[in-house]
Amino acid sequence: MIVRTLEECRKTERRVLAENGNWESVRLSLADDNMGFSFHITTIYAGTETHIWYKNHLETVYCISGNGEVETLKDGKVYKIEPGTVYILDQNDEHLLRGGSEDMVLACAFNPPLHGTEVHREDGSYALAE
Ligand code: 9YT
Repeated sequence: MIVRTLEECRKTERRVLAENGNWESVRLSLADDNMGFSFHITTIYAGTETHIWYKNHLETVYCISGNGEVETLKDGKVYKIEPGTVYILDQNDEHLLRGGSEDMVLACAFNPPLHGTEVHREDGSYALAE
């Protein structure tokens, strides 16, 4: 069994900061845990907007605290995100993720799992690991 805490992971390279300054994420579990998914606690900063399009990954996102919204670009629908809401990007949906009036804390699971070295590319995706 593997046991870690958010606080200890936060002090390591598991904590990554977005290049655009919009979010930070602590990767609690990555591909090398061999679980078939990775699991992250991500904070989307208030008032930010991030274009995301995970063409190579499926992601499930659960809101723990704070508020924000997701706009799916295919149809322009806007979904309010608040504690208790889950959104599931089962169609590799291209979207805009917006922080609301306060920072939004999210639990995120990625399939396939991230390795931890990926950076958000111009098109909003992460590359697939070799
Ligand atoms: C919700 C979302 O995808 N935010 C971007 C960061 C991502 N969760 C990550 O890389 O940990």
